[in-house]
Amino acid sequence: MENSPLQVVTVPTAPYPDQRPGTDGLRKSVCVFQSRRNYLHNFVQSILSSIDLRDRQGSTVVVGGDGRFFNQTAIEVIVQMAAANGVGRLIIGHHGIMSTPAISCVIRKYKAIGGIVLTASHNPGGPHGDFGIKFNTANGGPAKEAVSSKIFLISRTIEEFAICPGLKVDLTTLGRQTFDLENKFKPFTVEIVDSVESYANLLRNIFDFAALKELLSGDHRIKIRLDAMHGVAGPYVRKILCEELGCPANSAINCVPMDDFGGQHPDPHPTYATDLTDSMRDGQYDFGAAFDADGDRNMILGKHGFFVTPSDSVAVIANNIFCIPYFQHTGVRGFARSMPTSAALDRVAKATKIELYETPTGWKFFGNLMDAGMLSLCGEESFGTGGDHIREKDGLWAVLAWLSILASRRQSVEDIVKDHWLKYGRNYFTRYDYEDVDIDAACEMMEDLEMMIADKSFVRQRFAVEDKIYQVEKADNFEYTDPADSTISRNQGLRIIFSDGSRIIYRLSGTGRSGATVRIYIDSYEKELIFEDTQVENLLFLSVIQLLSICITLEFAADRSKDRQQVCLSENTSAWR
Ligand code: G16
Repeated sequence: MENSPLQVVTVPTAPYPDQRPGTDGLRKSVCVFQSRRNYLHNFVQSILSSIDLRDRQGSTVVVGGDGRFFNQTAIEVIVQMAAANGVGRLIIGHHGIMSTPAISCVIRKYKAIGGIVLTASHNPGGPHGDFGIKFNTANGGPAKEAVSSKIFLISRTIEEFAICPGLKVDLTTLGRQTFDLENKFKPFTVEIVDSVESYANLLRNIFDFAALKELLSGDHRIKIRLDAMHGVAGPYVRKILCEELGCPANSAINCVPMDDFGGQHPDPHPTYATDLTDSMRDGQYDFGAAFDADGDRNMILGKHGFFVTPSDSVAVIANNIFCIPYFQHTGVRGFARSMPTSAALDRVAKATKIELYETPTGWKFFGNLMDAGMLSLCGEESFGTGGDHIREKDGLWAVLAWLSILASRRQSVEDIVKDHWLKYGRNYFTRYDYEDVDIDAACEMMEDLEMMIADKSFVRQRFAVEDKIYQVEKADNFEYTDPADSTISRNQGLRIIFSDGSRIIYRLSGTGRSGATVRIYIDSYEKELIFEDTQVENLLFLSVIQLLSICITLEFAADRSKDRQQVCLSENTSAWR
């Protein structure tokens, strides 16, 4: 305990107009946080003020981040402000680092009222990269829209913040530190915890570690390669996969967290996880996976780099769900996917007669269904997969889920996926991103497009592309009524659904750091598949290309300004399948 009580002061400030949390918190370039006076302080005060004083006083809050540049500075400020705002106890990851799934786990374990998560996910880090901050609530998941709106409203009118400038915390030493404050609140405590152990313990109760150990280090072991991309997943991968499940040390690469992620884009995506894709190509590894900076996203690869799309990944896990002991005990309450995610999961849900929920993009929607006991497994096209053990997507969980399937089926990743396609047909999926588009132009394009598809004559319209004809069956702006609490979320993306189930979706991203990002998603279903002939395979993929030409036609039709069209189609266009 400090000898003289630490002073709490109130500092005047002025609001910023742009602190609206997006799909998953506030994300901006580091220089915005560094150069704008009190930019971080304003947002932290807005988070703290959004919590009713009666709930906040003496409460426990968890804090951690993916270790990116500015993480440490932000934690020092958060500690000083949490103390000054009446929080009783902060639980912080060792060195201020905790993966997003581990934060969710720790919030639930300690029954905290929430957590402050410092990450910009898969965006680049370092002084010229991005930083992000978000609030998770007591269920361990991202705040619901109502809470985020409240935070935003407060940020628009904020006039002052409270801080305890003399409070300095040691993030390097595990254990409890107590501080006496010059306010009416009780002593303030900080606990620096080893989140790796808490998280590992959670996974031990979900998976059969003995079976996984046999798969990874027994006589007939498979060889795996995991890439933490210098994000926060590294220490968890080393502890669980190497130390505990017996993988050789060279199975895990890029496992030392760095504040600039080694200058790389910490995105588990075929375009960016090239260390992994290169090392998988020659066939020496049977299974590969990569994680993003905060460890919640995952990419799954088979031998020779066979890529499993995130939409297929969740469908395959659903189809093999009882390979995971946790679900043998809990049963399966429901499956869910975000609206733009391919409908592969729907086919498993239909066959197994398990309820399927289609939610807007954003993990918070899944969390609400899980809290209501309606959902067990979910996934998103954006490389997120998870179960109801926590309220965030969970990269390492997804890897252990896949390894459990391999341990049980003793087939290759590719054979498992191809068997799946033979049984259910295949959803070909692709996404195109148009980044850094002028915001007004992007909004106008969406409005034009919405007007066009809302016209009654649009439904039943037929688009001929070579010899294939697509007829529009339904077109709308996706609106979601939460089955758990009837909350309505409007404007969640434009859907054009064709009579064969294929879909084109237009949506504005909620995670871009500047300008607008227009996303176009294409989901095309083929029932009959022939694998022997790769040319036939490529021909089947043509259906996606055909849909793309429809959507470019639509884009031209929707766009009255030639300049705007050029902006949308030329800048930073990227696609994957
Ligand atoms: C966040 C959300 C995901 C969402 C993704 C992309 O992930 O948690 O639910 O799918 O953003 O959102 P958008 O399409 O709006 O950019 P993360 O991993 O970036 O935190």
